[in-house]
Order: sequence, then structure tokens, then C-alpha cells
Amino acid sequence: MKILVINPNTTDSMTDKIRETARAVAAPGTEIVAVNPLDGPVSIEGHYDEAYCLPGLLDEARKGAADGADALVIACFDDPGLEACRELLDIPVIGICEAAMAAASMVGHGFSVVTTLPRAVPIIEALAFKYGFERQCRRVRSAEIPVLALEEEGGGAAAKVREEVIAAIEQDHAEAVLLGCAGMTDLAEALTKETGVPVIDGVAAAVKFSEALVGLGLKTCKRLAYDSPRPKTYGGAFAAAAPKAE
Ligand code: 5HY
Repeated sequence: MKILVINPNTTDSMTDKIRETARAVAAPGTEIVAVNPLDGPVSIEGHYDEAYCLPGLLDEARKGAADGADALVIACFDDPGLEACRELLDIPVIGICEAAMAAASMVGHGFSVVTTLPRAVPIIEALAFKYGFERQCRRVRSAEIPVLALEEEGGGAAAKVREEVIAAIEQDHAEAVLLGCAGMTDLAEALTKETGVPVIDGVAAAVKFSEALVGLGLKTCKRLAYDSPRPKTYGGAFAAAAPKAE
């Protein structure tokens, strides 16, 4: 099978890290294609960035599906464009936040999340409610680092994430801790070994859930919620993206 993994921001080094994790956890016979758009924000920190990542994300999703992807992983912890991609495609579409929360709910009674900036906290809290994990989500913490700090070797960002992971375990009594940014994907293994608590990276979780859904032969239901977009005209720069009659 082929899994398309899209980093919706435009930072190649983060896409490389995401690709490395995805390929490391993929089963033999699973091909990983990891890409990011050329147009859009270098990092997604809040709603405005998220809005401007969507056209590039949707274009990459459309191209990847046409190239034979069997599933799509959206590798940003805000799960941007999740429902739009499910309308656009019939292959399974999985967001790394939803995947990480689902995995955490199966290995512990309660989980915490450690993300980057304080502004990301309410966004992830809202996702916990949206996905029905509000009872299991103990707290969403911020390491108070910009997303791109995670791309700086020796910049101290990893140490700040580690501090919050330990605080989540000791203070929130979290039985699993989610890494609330795709840029943290390379930190999960060492933190799990050090703490003895599952520290869950959404990229890895989403890849394995994708393999499971494809293996079950499941596709997105195209009735009602995720029905294909209705054909209509789009004006201006988005004209080529207009939904066409199937
Ligand atoms: C992410 N931003 O996973 C989110 C998470 C965050 O560019 N990739 C980003 O920290 O807001």
C-alpha cells in the first residue's frame, strides 16, 4: 500500500523528519510518500496560519490521491483541512491529533498533551472535545517554544518539551503523553524509554492507523458528512480548484 503524508507547512526539514518517522514505523510493503506544499506558512501557529495552509494541503492531497495513495495522513497537530480532505477524497484521511488521542485512550486512563506555543492549547483542547476525548484529556500543556525552534539543533527546545512531559506525568498523573506538534516526531522514543510512560507521536500513530484502515478495506463514507463537494464555479486564483461533476 501507499500512504501519503502531508506536512501542511512549507518547512522541508520538518517534512524530512516526518518522512523518517513514517518510514521507520511503516510495515514492510507500505510505501511512504511525504511531501509539503511550496505555498503557505513555514509553520502553523494559530488560525490564520492554518487558513493559509489549506489551499496547498488540498492541492497536495488531490495530486497524491491521483498518484495512487491508499490513505492520507495530515501531519500537523491542528488536523487542518481534515474534513475538507475527506470530502475531496474517498481514501481514509487521518489527522495526527485524532490518531494520537485515539491511541492514548487505548493505553491509559488519562492523557496530557505537550504542544508548542500557549496559543495552540485552546485549539487542541477544542479538538479533544470535537473527537470525544475530553474526559480522557487531563491537560494540554505548552512548552512555550515556537514551532521552528524544534528545527534548531541544540536550541534547547527538546529540553523544554521533556520538562513538560515529566510535569504531565508527575502533576497531571497522565498515563500517556501526546507530543502536540509534528516537529516533535523524533522525540517520542527517547522520552518513552526515559519515563516508562507511553509518549505518543501522532505521525507514527496515524501511519499505523492508516495501515489498519486500508487493511480492513475501509474508505470514507461519501454519503452526507463527507459527500464530494458540489460542482460550482470558483472565481479568480481558485478557479482551477472548482469542484467538477464526477
Ligand atoms: C504542527 N504547527 O504540528 C503544528 C502544531 C503546533 O507547523 N505543525 C505546525 O505546534 O501548533
